[in-house]
Amino acid sequence: MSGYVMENDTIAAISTGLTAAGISVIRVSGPDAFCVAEKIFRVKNQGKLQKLSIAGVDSHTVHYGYIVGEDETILDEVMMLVLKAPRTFTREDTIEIDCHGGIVVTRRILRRVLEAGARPAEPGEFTKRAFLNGRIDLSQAEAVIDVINSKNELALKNSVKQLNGRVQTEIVEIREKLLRQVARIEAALDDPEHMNLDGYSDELLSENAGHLSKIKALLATADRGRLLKEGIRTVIVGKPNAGKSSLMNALLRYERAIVTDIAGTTRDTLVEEVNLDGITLQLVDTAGIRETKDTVEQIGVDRAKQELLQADLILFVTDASVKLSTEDRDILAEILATKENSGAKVLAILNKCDLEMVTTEEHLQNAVRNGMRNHSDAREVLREGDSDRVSDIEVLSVSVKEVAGIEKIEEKIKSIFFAGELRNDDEVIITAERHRSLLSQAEESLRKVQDSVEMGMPEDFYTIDLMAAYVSLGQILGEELDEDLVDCIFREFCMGK
Ligand SMILES: Nc1nc2c(ncn2[C@@H]2O[C@H](COP(=O)(O)OP(=O)(O)OP(=O)(O)O)[C@@H](O)[C@H]2O)c(=O)[nH]1
Ligand SMILES: [Mg+2]
Repeated sequence: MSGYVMENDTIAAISTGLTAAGISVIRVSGPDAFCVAEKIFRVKNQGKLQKLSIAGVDSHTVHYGYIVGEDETILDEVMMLVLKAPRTFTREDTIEIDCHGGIVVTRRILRRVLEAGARPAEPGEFTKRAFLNGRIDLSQAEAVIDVINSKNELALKNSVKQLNGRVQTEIVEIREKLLRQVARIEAALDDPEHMNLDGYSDELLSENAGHLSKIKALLATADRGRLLKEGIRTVIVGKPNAGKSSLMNALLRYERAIVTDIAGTTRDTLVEEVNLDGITLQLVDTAGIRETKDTVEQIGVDRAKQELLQADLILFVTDASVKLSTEDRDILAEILATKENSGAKVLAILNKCDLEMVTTEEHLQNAVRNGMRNHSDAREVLREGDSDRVSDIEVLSVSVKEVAGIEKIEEKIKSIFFAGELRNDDEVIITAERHRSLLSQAEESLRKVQDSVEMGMPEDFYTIDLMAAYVSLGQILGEELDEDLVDCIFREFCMGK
């Protein structure tokens, strides 16, 4: 791929995890990979150790033998894979050594590989080379990194899908069409006698509308993509003693957080991950929010409020056995403000329903409604739809103590974030933040084109924004301007000139 500096040294790394596994794999890639192999690998021939001449063996073959030290002592019995460029992941000469696991042995062999002329690979460097050498595009490279980092099965499935180049296919298609439009406009402007642009604006408008809706669809998946990859940040808040830590433990299915009947038990935020049918939740337990003179507790309260800002989901826990208090209302106000700013989802949990209920579901629902109204009043904004958004916050009655209603909460979370959409295997989901921002840029540029067309601006006006969209989309694939494609398409329109 043009425009990138090739790296020309030989890299090596242990590709498998450093645990006491049955087999560990050491991968070596680069121009000296075979030279390294010849220095350290021996086959047995009639009882004697001999060098293996890599030039004399076929690519994609496995060789049984030994790794030896500088003094020819045997370090381990191994299988070595010989993979010759360019039919390799990195498109460079590659060897893979399958050794007998064991952290000490594996490290020793890696050290030997390094002594023989390789250098340690940076994290992700094999993938980077695959990209630099044109084996995969950037969105695929990122997908590989996603595979490695996948936190759960769904994220993994999604990353693999991107590996198939699905995002790439869609984007390549749009780009080519954009370029054709540009070429056509430029050709017509150059040669008005032979090409005219009558009726062209309508055609452009409708084609662009198609691009815009495709880009929008990709963008719509971005949020969900992030949640799949990083997990749903679920922040549990409420006044002291409401049962937040108890809820955290119930969702985790073990006693992680300290629970006592003393208000103000939790002082610091506590984060734990839990897997909900393939969806990762990052559960955050926080200190009960109240006015306090205790310095340590105050820090905890501040942290709880900070946590709200990071939340994808807020679980607002209240205590059914006592009256709703000013504290509850203040916390609610804070939650509503956060919800408006960040778009976080909120569930109101009415806990301790096993006790005599002083606060009912209806009370809590009313408090939410009032909170909503006060919130709007305070900002002197009463917009249509505000009343709808009240019902956004659902109230769930539970008893954490009697483990009643926990599943209800879990089901609700699943339906809020992935209502029925998770199972759609054909869907392409954008996970990388970089993709998301480039897609938005392309969207923005195409909107400008639509505006210019509608305002009846001259045609050469469009080309700037069409090109801008083309470049943004290209950056997703790791390329900006594909000169060949540009030439080829321009030639098509400007033939004979
Ligand atoms: N009866 C009853 N008691 C509960 C229930 N859930 C929690 N509790 C009790 O309520 C008390 C407070 O629970 P915690 O989970 O520590 O409450 P918290 O909200 O984390 O409190 P702070 O950390 O102080 O803010 C404990 O004695 C719990 O056993 C419930 O559903 N029913
Ligand atoms: Mg607590």
